[in-house]
Amino acid sequence: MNTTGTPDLSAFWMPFTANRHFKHHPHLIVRGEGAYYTLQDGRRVFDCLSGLWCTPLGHGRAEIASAVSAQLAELDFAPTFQVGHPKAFELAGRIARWAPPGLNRVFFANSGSEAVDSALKIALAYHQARGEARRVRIIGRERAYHGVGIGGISAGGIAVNRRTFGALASPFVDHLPHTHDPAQMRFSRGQPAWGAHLADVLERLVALHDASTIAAVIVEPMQGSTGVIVPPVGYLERLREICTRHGIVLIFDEVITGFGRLGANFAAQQLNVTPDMIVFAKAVTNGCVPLGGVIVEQRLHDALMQGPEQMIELFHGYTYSGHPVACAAGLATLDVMEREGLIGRARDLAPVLEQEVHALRDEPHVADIRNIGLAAAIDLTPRQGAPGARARAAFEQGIEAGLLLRFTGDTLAVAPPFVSTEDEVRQMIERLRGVLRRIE
Ligand code: PXG
Repeated sequence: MNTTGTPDLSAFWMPFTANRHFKHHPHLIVRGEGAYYTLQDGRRVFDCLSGLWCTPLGHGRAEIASAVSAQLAELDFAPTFQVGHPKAFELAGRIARWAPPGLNRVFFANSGSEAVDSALKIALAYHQARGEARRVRIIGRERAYHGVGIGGISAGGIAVNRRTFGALASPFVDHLPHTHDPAQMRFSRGQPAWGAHLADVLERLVALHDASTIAAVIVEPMQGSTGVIVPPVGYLERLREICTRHGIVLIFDEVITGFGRLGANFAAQQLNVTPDMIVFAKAVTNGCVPLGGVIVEQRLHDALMQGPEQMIELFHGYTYSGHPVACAAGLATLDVMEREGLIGRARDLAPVLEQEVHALRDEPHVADIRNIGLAAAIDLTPRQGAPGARARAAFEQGIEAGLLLRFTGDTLAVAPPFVSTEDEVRQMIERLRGVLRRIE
């Protein structure tokens, strides 16, 4: 620590961060309370992205803190390889009841990345168990983010995340086009009317590779980290139909959309399209303890349960799959969500956010605005020769205005906590309006 209370910043190599820039211009968060963070210099900022989409219940929830603390005192760790502990079974059952009918088997991991890799492995194992071992190809999508595991970067569609690690990525992948075409859908509210036909590219990929080589299609129902790219009306339905016709497993990566962000438990229910697996993480514990997982349709699970009873069915798992403390945090989170009706609240706040955010349309630098559920993104026109600089300026000005914004490239994303009031959502947008007027 130096005299201002700032620790030595050199040892922590920060993830997805311009480390040298940060360490010259650090922002340290020291407290969280409700929808607000407190920075080290004492300023309070509104948490515009719910952490990194993790904390819909707001910060400092006493119910989660006491569940975690009680769990630590009662059973801090127990293996889940060949033995078990009650809370993992309880949470799995609870999550299954939140999921669409038929998706009722839950495999636990510790993050979204691990959960994505788990889902892809389950897809391959499922086909192998049915004697279709040639089905190894994974179809992802441009602009997709599925975390940073080997499966996630293989299926993901962000070029910079793939470039350096191409040698590790699976060669058995292909990608659908993303669905964002500003010329067709600029300033659309909710699902764009244009673009369902882009799902038909899957038919072409099936023709190219042959269905007998394709294990799974993985998509985020709403692409979150690349800027709230909303699925066109009818698009996911068409993917579902093509996958079903060709025996391809459809995986929804709901790491961001799961647990209420779009106004229903999962995007699958909100958008009325049922995949074969749902990947989740983040909000399941309100971000308090790392936890991720995959909800698997019983049919897929059962296909793997055909061998001798004493044989391990899936050679996959993590030391911390179903960690007791994570499960306690998960159960407490779901309790609070149910008791306080917070998903209904997200649904009620969504039209307020939509109305307010689209009113920024004529402000300086605004190139596009999109929204779905309690999430929205604003594309700024990049500064000539300096991509990303304008959004970074907005981020810095945001802090001055009492907002912790999230930017990627020249896109700003907002996804406030479900516990926000209508006034707080309005105020967030009003402050953002001021920010847009102040930046160059
Ligand atoms: N899938 C999806 C859809 C994600 O959004 C992951 C997998 C990976 O999760 P883990 O827990 O391994 O990080 C994610 C992560 C942002 C942002 O600013 C989004 C994520 C992570 C960090 C920032 O939108 N999503």
